[in-house]
Amino acid sequence: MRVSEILWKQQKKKEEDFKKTYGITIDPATKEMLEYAREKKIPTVFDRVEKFEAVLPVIEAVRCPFGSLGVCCRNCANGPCRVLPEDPGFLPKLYRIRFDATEGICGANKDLIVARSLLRFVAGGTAAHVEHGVHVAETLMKAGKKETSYKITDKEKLLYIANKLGIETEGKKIEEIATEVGLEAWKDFVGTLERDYMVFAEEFTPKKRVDKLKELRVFPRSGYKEIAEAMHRTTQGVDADPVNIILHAVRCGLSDFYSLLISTLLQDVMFGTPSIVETEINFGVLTEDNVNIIVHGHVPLLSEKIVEWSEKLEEEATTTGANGITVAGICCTGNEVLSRHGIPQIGNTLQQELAILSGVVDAFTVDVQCVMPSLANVASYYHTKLITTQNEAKMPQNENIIHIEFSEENADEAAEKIVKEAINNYKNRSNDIKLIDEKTKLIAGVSVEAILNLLKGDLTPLLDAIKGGAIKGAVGIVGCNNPKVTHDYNHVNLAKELIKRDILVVTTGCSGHALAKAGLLVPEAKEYAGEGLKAICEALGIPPVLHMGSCVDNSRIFLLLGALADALDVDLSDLPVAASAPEWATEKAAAIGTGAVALGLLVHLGVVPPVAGSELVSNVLAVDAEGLFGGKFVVEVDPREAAGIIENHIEEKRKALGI
Ligand code: SF4
Ligand code: MSK
Repeated sequence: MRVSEILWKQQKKKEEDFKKTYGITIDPATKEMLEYAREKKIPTVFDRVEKFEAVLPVIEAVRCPFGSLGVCCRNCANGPCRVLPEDPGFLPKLYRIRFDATEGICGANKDLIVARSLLRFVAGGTAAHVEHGVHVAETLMKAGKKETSYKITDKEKLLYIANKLGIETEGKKIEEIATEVGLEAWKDFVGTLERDYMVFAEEFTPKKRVDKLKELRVFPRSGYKEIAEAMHRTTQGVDADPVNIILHAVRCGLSDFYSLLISTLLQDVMFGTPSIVETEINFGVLTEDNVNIIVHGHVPLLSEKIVEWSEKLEEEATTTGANGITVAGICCTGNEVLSRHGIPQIGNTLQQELAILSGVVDAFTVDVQCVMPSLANVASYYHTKLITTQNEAKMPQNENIIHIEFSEENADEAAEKIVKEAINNYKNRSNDIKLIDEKTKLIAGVSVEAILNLLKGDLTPLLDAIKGGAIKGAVGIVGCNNPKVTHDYNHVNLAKELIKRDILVVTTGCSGHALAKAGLLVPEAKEYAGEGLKAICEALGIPPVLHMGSCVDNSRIFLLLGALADALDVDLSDLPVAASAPEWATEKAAAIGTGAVALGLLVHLGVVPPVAGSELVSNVLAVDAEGLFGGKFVVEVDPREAAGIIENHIEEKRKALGI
């Protein structure tokens, strides 16, 4: 069967079947809050997605089949053009009878249209991570010049980065070094004439991989360059070679991956490298007695300050009758403050609207990315102040939605104002309160340094466990939730299946929240693990699933793999490891996944990407990529079957290594 056919069949059958069988969510607290929202007739993402899933007698589904297959182009005003996919039999009958275009108005066929859409999708995700990194690099430079109140917290890490980059540190003040490192990072994002490639990419990637990627002419030059070139290549009448376009998607995805790396490193320098923390997750972390502030989004610059100011203003909160202040996290801003401060978590992206329905959220602060515009409507039913903070991510303002603009220079002022807004708003709560006493313990803050600490600075015990087979391999389960599939189901069932097979799981992003809620991020979860992994967990006192942070912290997983590859003197693609985004949704996830394939990993997707309209593109991603990079995409919407595929891949890699 052709790859494109397999993809389409998965999309049509299993995605829908699973949701029918397992329902909207496997998280009881989310289910309860959703039922409450429905009683109150406040629409959420779970209601909106159903409008796209309604089965109509003639056209079968409301979600556009052309878009689902990737064969729709809107890149110029001659169109929009939609063309017949690889197998027109995939289309609902109505379309097949009335439609027979095989080329867009400019002559672009299905392969070109699918490849171009894929590249634009990856470029969108890359732009998000590059802009995140630019903010962080500029802040570090300003910290070095003392133009902001941010400090250098992890000096050792700063020196480590400076040494890696070949920056002279002897006799220089730490602030001077910070400015130089910040500038090097900034140049990697924005580009400069004096460098051919991103220098962080060259210095932090095992040499074997750098050589391979340069040979294939996909080694990234700068974030801005790859994004701009992606937009240029895909505008009407430029690159007409689908394979050439996919290769640029790979280069763009790599620049995305290194943007993650730079952000993680520089954030660690300013806010500290995470070490093990313990906290709780789910709606139960919100209490009636405390002023509650939610932090949501991705860039931790402001949320770090909110955590700081909520401690400073705790006493002021008690003057309003509250017991104190709770800061709680959602999505990756949540993961950032979780990893460094043990801040409690509400949960992942699909819980954002429901959090407001508790009626006890006094301020809901957002920065950038994964922030649903629908929050404005939900907040309008409550006293909650929805506070936007970035000029590039505003909402139309009204009495509920206010904008407190954040900049590196006014960080303290903005954070103080936000915490005071929340304190003042505490008295405005109505009796319309819905608390759900559901929360789960979790352990997080697993940086590479934390792992080395645990192993007393020596990776040998971990390598021995892998060589001896107690740990067969490792899988990074990462990424979003997607309302097309049962909330959290894929994350949790894939993780359980893998640890049962003695495969260690590391996690980031919304996946980390899902696995935490399922009780997999505590040492007691060893009971779900196979005998080998269980023994390692017991010996080290660790859970079988390790929380490594936010989406940008996928770079921590990469650094760990780099260290293992160097220790074994093999390429990254030789390691018995894989990555999975079982409920992925965002363009960012596509960019990270593409970068990971180029770095040599098998990347599993549990939601079908919109490429099945072209056998050529589907085949390059799922088959040919392996010959070039050693990594490839595999799509399987059933997490149990996915676990089998991943286990086979790990066994093959072990065999090739002779272990
Ligand atoms: Fe149609 Fe070509 Fe314009 Fe795309 S670029 S909308 S296929 S004419
Ligand atoms: S927050 S990118 S939904 S993981 Fe990073 Fe979650 Fe995906 Fe946003």
